[in-house]
Amino acid sequence: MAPRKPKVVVTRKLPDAVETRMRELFDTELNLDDTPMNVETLVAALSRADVLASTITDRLDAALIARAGDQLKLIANFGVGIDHIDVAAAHARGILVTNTPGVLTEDTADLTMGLILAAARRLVEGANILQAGEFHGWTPTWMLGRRLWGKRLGIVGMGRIGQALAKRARAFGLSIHYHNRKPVNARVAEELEATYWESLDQMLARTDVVSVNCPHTPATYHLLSARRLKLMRPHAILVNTARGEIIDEAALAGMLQRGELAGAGLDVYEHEPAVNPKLLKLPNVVLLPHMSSATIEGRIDMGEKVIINIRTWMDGHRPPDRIIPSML
Ligand code: 8YV
Repeated sequence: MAPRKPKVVVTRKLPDAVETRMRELFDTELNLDDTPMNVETLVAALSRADVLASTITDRLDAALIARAGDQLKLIANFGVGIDHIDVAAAHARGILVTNTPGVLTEDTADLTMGLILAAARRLVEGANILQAGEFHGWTPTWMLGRRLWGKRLGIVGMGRIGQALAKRARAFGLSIHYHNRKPVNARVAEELEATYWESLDQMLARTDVVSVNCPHTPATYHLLSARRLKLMRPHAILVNTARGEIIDEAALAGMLQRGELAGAGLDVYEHEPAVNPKLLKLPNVVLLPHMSSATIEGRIDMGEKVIINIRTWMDGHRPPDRIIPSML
């Protein structure tokens, strides 16, 4: 007898191709108008779904997971970051959690490189000036940015995205420095000619561009604290495409405002979707609305990963992208 199709509740609108395939394979409930779920609608979803296909906008904390029905067996997250899910609480209730690693690496690295270029060379500022009709002709000393070629890039978190960024950055003449829990394997380090810093403090004080590429966990919350941000060189640029919570955003905004740091490129915010109002007024920052993995291809690949994770679980196998609390 064919196994019963699991009830899958999808919390946000996904690409049509992904939704259609999910309807073919599972008893899938879609969110056609894409309204983000509030606590009550999430609790209701958790009490009828066998599988919740969640996203970053669903705050699945321990209190919420405690209210899930016993039928809920899998949270298949559409996205790689799982800091919005209490994985330990889910596991304690026998609920598996999966994510979508690998498929958004290259897109996120591209956009990180874009932010580095945009912040160092004042791309958004220049474009805005032109669009406002304020370009009155070339001058030798106007719109001067900072050269990237020959500078040092410090990568905080040398996982898949950090390494993909390093490859791009080398083509722009940046030398690679990184801070990570442990050094990357010797072959990768050699290929990237990368310098490992056990001490984040030391790396921050010696690099010209710093990029945050680590996950947000209790250990990385405010890793770039007010104290550490002050270690950065005044001409340096800070870029973040990971999670806002890793940087003390208020401290960063104050430093940028006072000219204690040259610039920043941010795609993520500590209290998303809110952005520190000070940042919005500064000319030396490039601000994007959490779009570093937003490509059509990437979103479809993420959906495929969600489907594979649900399908393997449904077939009685271990989903390939299972997160276990000890990994965090
Ligand atoms: C995704 C992200 O767009 O995958 C992640 O962790 O931060 C984003 O790039 C988002 O999470 C989709 O749920």
